[in-house]
Amino acid sequence: MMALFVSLFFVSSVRAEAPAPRLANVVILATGGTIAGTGATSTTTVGYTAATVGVQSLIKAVPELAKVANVTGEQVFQIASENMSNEHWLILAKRVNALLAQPNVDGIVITHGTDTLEETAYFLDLVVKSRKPVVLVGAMRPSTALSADGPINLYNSVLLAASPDAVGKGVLVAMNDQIQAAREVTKTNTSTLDSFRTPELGMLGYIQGSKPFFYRASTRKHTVDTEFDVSALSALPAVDIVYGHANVGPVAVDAFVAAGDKGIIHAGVGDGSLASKVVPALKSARQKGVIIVRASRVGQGILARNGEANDDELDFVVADTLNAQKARILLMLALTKTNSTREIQRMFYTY
Ligand code: DAS
Repeated sequence: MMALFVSLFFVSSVRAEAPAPRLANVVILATGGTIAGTGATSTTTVGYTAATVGVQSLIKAVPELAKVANVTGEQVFQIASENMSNEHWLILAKRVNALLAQPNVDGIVITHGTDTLEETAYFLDLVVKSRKPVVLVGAMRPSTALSADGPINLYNSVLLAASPDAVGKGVLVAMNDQIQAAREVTKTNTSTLDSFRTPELGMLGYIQGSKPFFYRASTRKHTVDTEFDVSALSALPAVDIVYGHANVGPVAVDAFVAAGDKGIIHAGVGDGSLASKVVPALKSARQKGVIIVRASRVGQGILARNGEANDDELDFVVADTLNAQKARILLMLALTKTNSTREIQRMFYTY
């Protein structure tokens, strides 16, 4: 009996000394968007003003953040994300890498407009040089709206960025209680709360009851495993997207070449089909050294090499499963390393 009492006393005294685990230190980098937006009334869910609420107000509006992490905030930009530029991306990436190199920073949340959120997420997925969590978050309703989704999205993003389970998973997007991978997530609806989806390849998991639950991981290389480094870059090569449609002609291709583009993404109809009226312009662009990537406007599926066009003969690259806007990002970064179409095609099958 005595032995049991002593052992119970010992256990309780040891347990009493065990310090509570320290909360993770998470930095919120605010860039603007609807999550920082305000409308004229509580029922204004369209026609509001994006990028008006500062990062400290966003943090103050969710006192529950303090239960899941030690949070600090920085206002990096205050813009609607349709205005996000290559220059913004380079500033953001360098700030993220500088913060994550600090031992006292455990994770980062980036609040962002939803219009180009998937693009910023993929750009960072390719250039962040840390395994620490980086989570992008936005909102489909402004902060002033009834049932605004921003506060719960922000809370979920911070607890995800604070979670050891999110380490090494690549850049993540947390919206609508779901965890998505930067490479495949896309905005699928102009206004509904469930707009961010990974239609065929699937989201990574859920956030429920203040906990993240992962069910899959990306198979493509990201963050510390990529060959891209933007630390010394002050600009990115010019790459634009030609949108395919019935009756398309060569005007857009010719205009991008005349503007000095180093690469063109052709978002073709179907499996990246090239209208016969566009092919001469693409061939001429290639002969001038412009890299041509065949993508699809469809959004899902593999873009087959040598399927709808003889890529070997044309010396074109195919986008694999990247949509056009993400193919543009990978091609820009690829062009900071090489002009070899063989090397660039390898990159499209790697990232
Ligand atoms: N204009 C949109 C943007 O900033 C607002 C939003 O949905 O976040 O992306």
